[in-house]
Amino acid sequence: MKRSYSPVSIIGAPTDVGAGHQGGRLGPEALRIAGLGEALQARGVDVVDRGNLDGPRNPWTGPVDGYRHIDEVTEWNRLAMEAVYAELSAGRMPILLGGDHCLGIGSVTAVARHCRETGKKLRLLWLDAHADFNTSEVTPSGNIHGMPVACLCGLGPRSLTHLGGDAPAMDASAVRQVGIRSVDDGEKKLIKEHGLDVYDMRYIDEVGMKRVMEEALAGMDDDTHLHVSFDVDFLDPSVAPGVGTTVPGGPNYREAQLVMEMIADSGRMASLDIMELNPILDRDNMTALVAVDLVESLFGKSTLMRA
Ligand code: 5AB
Ligand code: MN
Ligand code: MN
Ligand code: MN
Repeated sequence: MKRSYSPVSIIGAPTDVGAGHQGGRLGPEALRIAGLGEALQARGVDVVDRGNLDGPRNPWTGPVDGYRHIDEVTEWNRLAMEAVYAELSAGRMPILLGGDHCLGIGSVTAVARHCRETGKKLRLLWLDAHADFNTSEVTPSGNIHGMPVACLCGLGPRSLTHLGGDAPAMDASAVRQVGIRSVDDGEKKLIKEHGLDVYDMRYIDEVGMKRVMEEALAGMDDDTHLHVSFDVDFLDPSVAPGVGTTVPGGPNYREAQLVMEMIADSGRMASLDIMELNPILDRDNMTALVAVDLVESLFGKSTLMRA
């Protein structure tokens, strides 16, 4: 099926303030070098690269009251939110290049605001090895990249849960998580309490990726805005070694391709994050190249013409 896509704006957010390793701040450049913009252009997509956001440097200090670098994380997310919101308001599809996954707070907060203003229903698809549903009370690390989904659903420091104004960005019922295989003990309880819809690796193994994606994408219609937040550690480390938090037993290349193809077929993706790529830990930029390849599938690349 040949689809036309809205024009895309690439936004770089070169920071690792929310992560436990440094190096994620080089992610946007590695994705550019892997040819992200050119690959989309080759698919007929109108692409503009807005360059990089310019936020505070990583102070690399320890946790205070359960959070590392909360001021810097807040500022980066404010910048990300404004940049993503501006693109959505201009009718463009933002692709935010992390950077670490704390940036999902700013990105999805902007999307939620856009949805409220345009009467769209938000669906958040979180592709990740981790649930990112920690709070300061239960986090084992203080790293805020382990907390963005909780913050978006209203659990966390006010500066992040209320980044977009007077209410949290969204309800947990709009979240679907796929690929999950590392959840901390306290985080498990929170996920249960809040009824998060988690398709973990066990379920993927039991029923197969096709059915998982059918379920995760079910219930969307013409009025749904699908935001895909792609943490590159979603992928099995054999395919994607260039991340700070590898967890074995993830989706292989074929399963990941199917995920992206099924998202493309839904026709609902209207914004995207590519997060957590760490070129310092990569080999020959292979993880960035895999990410670009998967993004091509997200934009409709397929082997054959399909009905
Ligand atoms: B990522 C861990 N749960 O909170 C924590 O990569 C890891 O954005 C978080 O998914 C990983 O520190 C965050 C142990
Ligand atoms: Mn993540
Ligand atoms: Mn992760
Ligand atoms: Mn990570």
